[in-house]
Amino acid sequence: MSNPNEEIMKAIAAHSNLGSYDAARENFSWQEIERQFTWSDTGRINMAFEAIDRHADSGLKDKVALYYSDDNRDESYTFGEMKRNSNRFGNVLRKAGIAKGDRIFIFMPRTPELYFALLGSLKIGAIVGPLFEAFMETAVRDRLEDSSAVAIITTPALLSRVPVGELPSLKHVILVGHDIEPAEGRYDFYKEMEEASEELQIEWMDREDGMLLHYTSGSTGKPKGVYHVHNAMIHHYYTGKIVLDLNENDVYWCTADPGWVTGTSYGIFAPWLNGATNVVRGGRFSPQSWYKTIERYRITVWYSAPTAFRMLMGAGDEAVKEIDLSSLRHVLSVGEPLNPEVVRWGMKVYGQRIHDTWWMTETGGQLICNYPSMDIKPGSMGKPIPGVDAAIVDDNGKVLPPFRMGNLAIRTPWPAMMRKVWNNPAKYEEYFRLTGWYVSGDSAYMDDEGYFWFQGRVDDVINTAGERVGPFEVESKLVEHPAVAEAGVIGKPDPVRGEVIKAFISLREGYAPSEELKADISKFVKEGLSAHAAPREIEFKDKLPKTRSGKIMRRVLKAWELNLPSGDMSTIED
Ligand code: 6R9
Repeated sequence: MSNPNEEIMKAIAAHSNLGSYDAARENFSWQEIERQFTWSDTGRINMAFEAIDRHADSGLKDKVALYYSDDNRDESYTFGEMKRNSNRFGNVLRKAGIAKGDRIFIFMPRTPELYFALLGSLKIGAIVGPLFEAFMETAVRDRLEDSSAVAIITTPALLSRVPVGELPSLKHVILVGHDIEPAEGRYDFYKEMEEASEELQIEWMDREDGMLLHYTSGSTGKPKGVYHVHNAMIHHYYTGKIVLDLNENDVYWCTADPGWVTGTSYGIFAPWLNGATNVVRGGRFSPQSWYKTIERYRITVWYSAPTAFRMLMGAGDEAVKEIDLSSLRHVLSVGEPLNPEVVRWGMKVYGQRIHDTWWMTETGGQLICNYPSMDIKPGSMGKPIPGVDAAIVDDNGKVLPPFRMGNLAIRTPWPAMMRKVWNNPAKYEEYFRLTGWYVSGDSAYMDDEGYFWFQGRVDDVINTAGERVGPFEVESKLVEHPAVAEAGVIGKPDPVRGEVIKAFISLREGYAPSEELKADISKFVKEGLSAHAAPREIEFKDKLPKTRSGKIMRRVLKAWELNLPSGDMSTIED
């Protein structure tokens, strides 16, 4: 395949830490990477120490670790300041009696306080559950309940969505805001921080001790608490080097919220483990403010998502011309299939190839990627990173030859892989049902040069604007609406969001279809669960297709939607 911009590719390759992909694969050893961390001396570890304190205690003390801006705030923090602020927060938690292994949720917008809180929680050994600020009450309750969380850090504005009285384990609410009235179990973040010491005895962890709980959706049941451990740092540090290509001179911007795994693994850990300066932009997306962010901080490495690139593409090439994007030297994408068209557009207007990367909440870190040093093929997710083996296997675990579509599977283990699904060993086991493999739930094929090509989900999980939505969670909310008898939810293809949520609904006696009712039902999900889970389209049906055992057949709904044959109907009810 011809390369439209040899010069740029060469320039990028020159920066790469990887050198040649094949040579790196051959000489690879995880042990070599492990040796760079504290446990080589002590046998103990802490992610927050390696990401922040290690630099604060060395030559990078006065280097900016975090640039933060939104429409009202404009701040920066050095590694030294990040250390002191996270220490303070660790002390706030200790004073409240919170200790190693306790589950703490962080439910607030992306501001510096979120980062102090997350790092401080890790420093005392707590297990952090980051939550999107867009979550509504049901989503918040399910997650706190499932993990028996003892504390939540939130804002006064979001507090109404935390059903404190209904969560017996939840003992502490730390409020980030002004004019907080402290009460039993209720704390004023700023006041507590001010009173807390800057010195903290860090909790030294075993590498297999818990660090994060990221809730994510499957096709059935409530969201699963994917459990990650401190050992993941090996993976984040290494992929930060070879995939993000980060070094201490970089100003890096990951646009993901920490409520999503990309916002922790690659919005917090990978950049800071590598001593890079991290940029966080708060507030809502707008093409103008995003481009301004790149220009203002002279961002060098930028990690975003296909939906965002498609929206930027939609904003037009003119918007780019007014902005100086010359600092950019490496651009990456994750979360959904990256259209070749978007890659070509990126070449044209940014002079940059957007590098696709594939991984999941469960994998904890990047596994199949396009490297700076690799000749990338637009539309392909790239190749497995050195140290990881991926393959396409059939339903019995047999490896399939090139160009055959099948289950995308990874040979176990790798350092950042999840260690359990909270409270649900059976769900965890399902991922490893083919001995020796982690089964991703994605289908793909590999070409004859070892590049992987994404084909779709094997299950019914919906990917809307890069966010995983479990149809079951939405259906459960829908049937709580007084007008809804039954609901089936599918992902409908959409040019910008990848997929949008479409609900097929049968109504209860006494309700008639109307546009108002559709709007009301959609609002009900938006306000009860979250905006991104709300159906953008609703279609009323007298009856939904069901199996004889009563399961709604989403496959048939999807076929209706796409005007495709409905496939095997042998299990349908009538
Ligand atoms: C990190 C993250 C995981 C699911 C995954 C797949 C889809 C992610 C992709 C991609 C095509 C890519 N996905 N990266 N599909 N190309 N480069 O996204 O985690 O939110 O758990 O989603 O997203 O379907 O299985 P998560």
